[in-house]
Amino acid sequence: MSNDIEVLCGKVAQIAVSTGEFLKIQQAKLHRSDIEFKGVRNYVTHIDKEAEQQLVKELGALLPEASFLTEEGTVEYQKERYTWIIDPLDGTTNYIHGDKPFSVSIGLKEDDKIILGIVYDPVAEEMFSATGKDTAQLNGKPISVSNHPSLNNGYIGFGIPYSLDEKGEQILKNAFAQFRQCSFRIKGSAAIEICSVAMGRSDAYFHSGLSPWDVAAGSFILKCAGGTCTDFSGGENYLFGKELVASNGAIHREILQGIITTL
Ligand code: 2AM
Ligand code: CA
Ligand code: CA
Ligand code: CA
Repeated sequence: MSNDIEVLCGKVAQIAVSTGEFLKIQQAKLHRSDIEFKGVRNYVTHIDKEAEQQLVKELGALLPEASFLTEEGTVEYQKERYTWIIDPLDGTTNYIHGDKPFSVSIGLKEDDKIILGIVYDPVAEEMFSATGKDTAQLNGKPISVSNHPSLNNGYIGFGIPYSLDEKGEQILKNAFAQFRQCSFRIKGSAAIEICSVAMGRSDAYFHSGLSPWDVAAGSFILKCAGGTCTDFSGGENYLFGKELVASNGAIHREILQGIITTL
């Protein structure tokens, strides 16, 4: 696989572009009646599902032995050596409001490790990709994290979970209380937010309640760009653990200390 991973990455990027084009065209035609609810503030449309089915078909043809772990569950997950971890439309809330950004997120896992990540923003036409250490790219050019050294004047993204449990609420309270010297942003696409840290546009991002398809590709791209990704305790359980702190590395400890201060 290692010799072919670059070639595979190029093909996956092409697939992401065609799914992104589909999303962009469909957004203009979207009606209120297309919107379904998974829960309060938690939307889905038939476009999420169609985009996912398109990805499953095309990625399945690239690597027939791979399984799929997808947000909309249009294909059943089976444990295999290779798994595509897919969010066909990351940023659905932006999408249904005619807003941006939104993205296509595709990670490839081999056993327990991600080996390829693609996040494509079709409106900005930004393709983030990585296949290993020091290979992170934006539109084919190398990227790396910011060198911002402290929370002072930090530019920090975050998200608000659809269902806010006590711990999630405490995290947000802690962040606002502790990080007064930062500028905060909510952009609404977790995958793009993590890649924004990877390319140095922002210094950090945190969110509780995220799922593997939100995090798989972006966290891999971030690490390949020199950044740090952990759960709220500083551990490795961010893919399935529903807790993510992504940063340029330099301010990671300060963020963790701020978030967990009164947990
Ligand atoms: P989605 O658009 O694919 O649902 C918004 O907060 C960002 O976080 C979006 O990228 C959204 O993905 C993602 N997200 C995933 N799980 C979430 C949750 N439980 N609550 C809020 N946002 C979630
Ligand atoms: Ca969703
Ligand atoms: Ca998502
Ligand atoms: Ca989604």
